Amino acid sequence: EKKPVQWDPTDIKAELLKKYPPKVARKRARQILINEALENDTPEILANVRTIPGIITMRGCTYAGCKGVILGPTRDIVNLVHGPIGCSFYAWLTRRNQTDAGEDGEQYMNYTFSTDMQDSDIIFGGEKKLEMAIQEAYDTFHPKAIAVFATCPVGLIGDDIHTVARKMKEKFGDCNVFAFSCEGYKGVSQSAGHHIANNQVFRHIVGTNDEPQEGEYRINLLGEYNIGGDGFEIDRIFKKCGITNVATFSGNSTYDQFATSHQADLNCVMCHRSINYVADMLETKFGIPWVKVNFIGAEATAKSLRKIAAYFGDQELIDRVEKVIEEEMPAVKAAQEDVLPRTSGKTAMIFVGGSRAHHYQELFKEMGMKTISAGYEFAHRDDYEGRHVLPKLKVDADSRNIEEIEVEPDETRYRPRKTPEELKALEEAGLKFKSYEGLLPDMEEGTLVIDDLNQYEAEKLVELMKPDIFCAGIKEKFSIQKLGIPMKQLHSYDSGGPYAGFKGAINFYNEIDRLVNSRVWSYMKAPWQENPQLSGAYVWE
Ligand code: CFM
Ligand code: HCA
Repeated sequence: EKKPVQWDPTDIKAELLKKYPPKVARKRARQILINEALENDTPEILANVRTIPGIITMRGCTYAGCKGVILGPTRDIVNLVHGPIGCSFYAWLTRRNQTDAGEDGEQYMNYTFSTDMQDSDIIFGGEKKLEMAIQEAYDTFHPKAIAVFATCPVGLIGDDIHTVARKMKEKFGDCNVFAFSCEGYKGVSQSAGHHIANNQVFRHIVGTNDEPQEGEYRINLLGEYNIGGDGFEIDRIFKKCGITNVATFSGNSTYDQFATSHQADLNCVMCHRSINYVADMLETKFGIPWVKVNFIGAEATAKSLRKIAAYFGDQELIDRVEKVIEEEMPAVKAAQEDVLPRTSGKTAMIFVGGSRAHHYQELFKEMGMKTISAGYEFAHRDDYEGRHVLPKLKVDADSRNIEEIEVEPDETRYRPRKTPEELKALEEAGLKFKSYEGLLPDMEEGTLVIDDLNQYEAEKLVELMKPDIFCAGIKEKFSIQKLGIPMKQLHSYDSGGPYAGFKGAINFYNEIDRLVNSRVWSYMKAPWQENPQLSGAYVWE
C-alpha cells in the first residue's frame, strides 16, 4: 500500500518555477494558482494568453479548434481544407467523434478533403486551385454544403477564400458554400477557432430552415461532440425522458439540424468554452434562453435533466424525468459501490481543453477520488472563475483578430420563450440562466490550478505530487506513463467511452478502477535498472 504523499502547494509552485528565467517565471507564476477560498471573491488567474516561445505547450491551434472541434463532427458537410496536406492528414479522424449516418446515409467524415497546396500555389496564389477543389467535391458528392478552412499559409499569402466560396455558392445554387478564416496562428490556442466557427455557423446555417419541426420539449444541446459515443448516450436518455433534441452542436449533427435549431425552446450548454458564442447569438436573435448542463457524472446528469424539466415546468415531464433517474440509478450505484473500496482516497490530476478538467472531477468525486491539481489548455478566465462572476470578458487575446458579429433580434422570428416574470420565477426557484460555475470555486483549497500546463511542468508535477492517475491528451500520454503513473486520455478516451450519462459513468468507474489498481505500473523500471548486478554477459558456445 502506497502512503499518501504530503506536500505543501507553495513548495510545489516554487519548484515548478525554479528553472525558469525571471521573466518567464513571473508570467507563469500568474498562471499557477494555489486555490484558496476568498471571502466574496474567487482567486484571479492569468488565462488565454500567448504561450511563451520555447515552452512545449499542450495546446493546439486555431484551425484545430475550428475545423477539427466544431465542424469536424457534422457528418453531411464536406469539410475542405485549403492548405498543405499535413494539416488535413493530421486532422483526419483523430478526434474520435462518432456518427450515425442515419437513413439518408450522407456521411463525409471518413474522407479528408484538401487542396494539397504546393510551393507554386504559395508563390502564385491558390484561389484557382481552391475553386477547382470545391467544384470537384460538388460534382462527386452533391452535398448540401461545403465548408472551406484556411490554414496558416492561406492567411500569409492572402487568398480570398470568402470570395471564392461566395462565387461557387452562387454558381451551384443548391449547395451552401462558406469559408472560415481559421488560420492556425490566429489566436493563442484552439479557442479562437471555436469563436470563428461559431460565428460562421451562425451566420451561414442557423435559422435557414423554417420548416416546422416535430416533438415536444425541444432543446438544443450545445457543446457536446459525441466523443466515444457520449452524445449517443445523452440522446438515449433524452429519448427516454421524452425530450426532443433538435440539434447538437455538433456531435453527430447534420446541416439541417443547425438550420432548424432556432426552433428549439431551450439551449442546454454542455461545453461552455467552445460554444457559448452560439448560445448568446441564439438568445439575442431568436429569444432562446440558455442554461448550463453537464452530463459527465451520474449525479450531474440527473441534475441536468431536472433543470430541463424545471424549465418546461410540465408535471408530466418532471415525473418522467424522475422515473428515468430512478430506473437508471440502481445500476450506477451498484457499479459505484463495487469500485469505491478500491478507489476511495486516490488522487487525480486533470489537464485538458477548456471544460473537461472541470466536468470530470464530478466522476472522480463519485469514486471517492480527489483532484489535487487541474487546469485547462485554453480556457478563459470565466471558465476558471465562473460566468456569473465574470459576465463576459470583452477584451481577451483571442478576440483581437476575430470579428465580433453584431446580432440583432430577428424582427419576424424573435419569439420570447418565457416572459420576464416567468424567467424571474425560475431563477428564484434555482434555475440559473447564462451562468456557470468555474473550476476554481469547485476545487478544494490548497489544490493547484494551472493554466496552459507544459511538458516540463507536467513531469515535475507528477514527480512531486505522485497522483494515482494523470488525465490529459496524446502528447502527454507516454511521457507520463514512463514515470510509472497510469495515464488516461480524456480527449479521445483512448479507445474507451462513452463516459457521459448513466451508462458512461459505469464505464468510467470500471475503467479508472482497473487503471489505478493495476500492478503493471510498478514494473515500469526494467529489472537491470533496479538491480544493476542482474545485467548478464553473453557467452558464445
Ligand atoms: Fe469543449 Fe470538447 Fe473540451 Fe473543446 Fe478540445 Fe475535445 Fe477537450 Mo480535446 S470542445 S473545450 S477544444 S469539451 S477537442 S470534445 S477533448 S481539448 S476539454
Ligand atoms: C485538438 C483536438 C484534441 C487533441 C487531443 C489530444 C482532441 O485540440 O486539436 O491532444 O490528445 O480532443 O482530439 O483536443
